Parts: sequence; structure tokens; C-alpha cells
Amino acid sequence: MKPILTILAAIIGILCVPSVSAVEGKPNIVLIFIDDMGYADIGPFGNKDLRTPHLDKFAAEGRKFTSFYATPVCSMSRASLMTGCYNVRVSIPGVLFPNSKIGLNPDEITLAEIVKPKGYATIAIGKWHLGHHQEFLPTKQGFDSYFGIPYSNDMTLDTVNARFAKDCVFRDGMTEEKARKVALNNTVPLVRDTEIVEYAADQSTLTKRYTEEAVKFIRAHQDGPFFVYLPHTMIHFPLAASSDFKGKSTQGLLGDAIEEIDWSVGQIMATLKELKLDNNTLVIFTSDNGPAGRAAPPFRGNKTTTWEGGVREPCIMRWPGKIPAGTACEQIAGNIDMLPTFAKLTGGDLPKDRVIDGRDITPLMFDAQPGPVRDTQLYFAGNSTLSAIRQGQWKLFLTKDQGGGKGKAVADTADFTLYDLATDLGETKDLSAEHPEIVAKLKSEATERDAEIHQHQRPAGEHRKTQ
Ligand SMILES: [Ca+2]
Repeated sequence: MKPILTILAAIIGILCVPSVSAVEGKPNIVLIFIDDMGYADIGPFGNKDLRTPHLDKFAAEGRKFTSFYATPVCSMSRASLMTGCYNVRVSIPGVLFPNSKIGLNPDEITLAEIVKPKGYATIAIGKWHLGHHQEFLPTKQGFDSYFGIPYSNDMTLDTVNARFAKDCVFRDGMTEEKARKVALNNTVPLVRDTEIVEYAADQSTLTKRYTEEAVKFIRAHQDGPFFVYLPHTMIHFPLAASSDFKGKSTQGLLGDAIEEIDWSVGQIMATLKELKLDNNTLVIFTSDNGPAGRAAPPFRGNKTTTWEGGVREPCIMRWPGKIPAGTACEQIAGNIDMLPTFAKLTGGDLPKDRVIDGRDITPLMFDAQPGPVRDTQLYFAGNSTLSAIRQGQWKLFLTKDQGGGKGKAVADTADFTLYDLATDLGETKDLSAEHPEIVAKLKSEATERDAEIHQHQRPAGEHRKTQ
């Protein structure tokens, strides 16, 4: 009798276990997205010179992703992150500028629009870079509010379309009249929701102010659920740090800015802990592309390139009790997977009327020894040419120029180069001559996938009028 009772009890037990979401509710999500941070810029990914104690702790309490992909430059990376699609599919080029007439199409479904119908409070704080015109701003893409700069911090003002708030703070002798006359580089507007509240933005205090804004939002929405998207302006050039950090690191302003980012992470973690939100909050930390003008060891290349150094990013995820602490995952993943993953975590609906390229990577987050979720990564260059493809350990370059700006697909298979990322992370040894069958297979796969994306390409949003 006893074994039967035990089995019956086990079956009843299984039937009575409520679903994860019913037990824990919907998790809060904080997504910290750094600009131009390289793989080895922080302690958990090999930096020995800078002090990143909060990120070190973050990694010790969470899981590192060592094959986490973005794209070579800014806007295309944010397009992938927000839509779960390759940038080419949603027609967002490498980088948008203050004179760009396009933005992410308002018809695209963003991360915020996945979670919002599920009751999430949403905010975007930092660099948007998916269209600066009114109709493309974060508040038109599912975010309840926005505070930040609309594009990169080395850019300037759209002098025609700038919309200043009544109480806009003009700094350094600037006036609205002057601002509209001359567009100066490295002077960018600071926007709240849809209006400019400070011009030119004081960049030295942006990391600090973004952090304060995030902490304030978390406190105000502690009953949850909430989604904080925090795409920092740093560490894109021109570098800046507040007086508390300036001159304090061993690597100049770059190190100062990185150490201030680490402080920012610490502030957010401390707030979650204080409010006892730790166990119900997923925190993700990653970057939009490789480092600018610097190396990204152990990889080859950096920002703008499709070498691993340009696109493989540091990434850490932490959710105590859910994500195994102090672990690493080497399976292919990337910011393109966030949308389906967020849908899974929040009970959100994935759009059914369009193709989504990313995959739900929750198994990579939660399983002890996860197998691959997707085995293929496409590497689009800044000019939207398909530059390379990775399947498993093999990466095939389809262009001669990995710089990203000028690379045109080469027609002749003899020009392709093949690297084994399992044994050659630095992409030093071309093995195409040794493995013609792998070259042929990957070429065929890349051609097919590239054609499918172009066939099901969706338009960018077009700015039609001066507002
Ligand atoms: Ca960037």
C-alpha cells in the first residue's frame, strides 16, 4: 500500500503545484544597456584595472552570458533589442542622426508594448536612438515616460524640429535663438517625455541623474510590476563623469565613466534590496556594441566591425532564486532574444502577424546546464549587408571587409573566411580551405536567411512633417 500512497501523493502534489507565475506574480525587469562598452571593460569579463565591485557582485549572484550578441553600432542594436528582429527586417540603419527623417516604425511592437498590456509601469531613461522626431520617441512606443538624450552624445540639435519646454534650462550662455542658429557637435538636448528640458545637456551628471530617475521610479512603483529600460549615455564619446568619479580611476575619463556606471548599478541593486524586491526582479546588464577605438580581448576587432570584438557583449542577468548564482552560459544568445523572453516571463503576447527573429532564452537563464536555444547568429554590418553567419562553433565571413561600413557581399566562395570559435576566439586562423563543406553549408544558410529577411522586410517610420 505504502508505495501506491506515495505515488498517489506525488501525483496529487504535481497536480496541486501552481504555475510559476501564479506563485510569484510578474517579475519586475530592469534592463541596463551601456553604450559602447567592450567585453573586457568590467571585472566579471576580465578587467583587472578598474574597480567594478557592484558588477562583480552582480555576476557572483547571477549568470554571465559569454556568447551574447549585439550589433556593430548603436541604432541597429537598439532596433534589435526593442523589436526582437534583425535591424534589416525593421529597416533601421546602423546609426540615425539629428537630420534623419526616419525612426523605428510606430507600428513595431517594442519590449515596452509587450509588457504594458500585462499591467507593467514602464520608463525609458537614457539614450533612445530610434528616431528623435515626436512620433518616434519612447512615449510613442509603449513607455509611460522618458528622460534622456534622443541620440548619441557627440551629435547636435535638430535646429528645425527642436521642441523646447517652457522652463527649459539653457546652459553656457545658450538661448533658444542661438540654439536654433548653429548646430554644435557634442551638444545634445536632454528630453523629458517629448520636450527638451535642458540644452545643452550637462553630460558630466547624466549617469547620476539617470540613476536618480531610475531609483525614484522603482520606489514609486514598488508594488509593481515595472519595467525600467536604462540605456546609459556613457561610455560613448565624449566621455564624462561627475565630480565624485572624475580623476579617480586608473584609466582616465574612460575608467571614471565605467566606475560611475558600476556605482549606478550598485544604487539600483541597493534600492531593490531595501524595498525587498530582490527576489521578484530580473536585472539585466549588457551593452549595445563593442568598444570604440579600443581592443576587446580576447576578441578581434571592436565597434563598427563584425569581428567578435564588435558585437559580442558583456552580459549578466540576476534573479535570486531563479537564475543559478555565480554561473556562466556560453550558448548563443543576444539582445534580439529579449522580446520573446520578456513575453514568456510576463505572460505577454508575441505578435502573430509578423516574423520575430529572436527566441525565448529563459532556458538559458534558468537551467543548470542549458543546451542551445538557437544555433545561428547573423552578423549584419553597419551598412545592413549580411557580413557573417555563425552556426555552433563555426563563423563564416561573407564579406572581405569586416569594418562594417564598406563591406559588400562577395560572390566567390573562394573569398570567404571561416573561423572555429571553439578553439580560436581571436579569429586568427582561416580554415575555409580545410572545410569547404562547412563553407558551402553556411553560405547556403546565410543566403537563404538573408533572402527571407529581405522578403519579409518591414518599413521604418517616415517623418512627414515639421512639428
Ligand atoms: Ca553604441
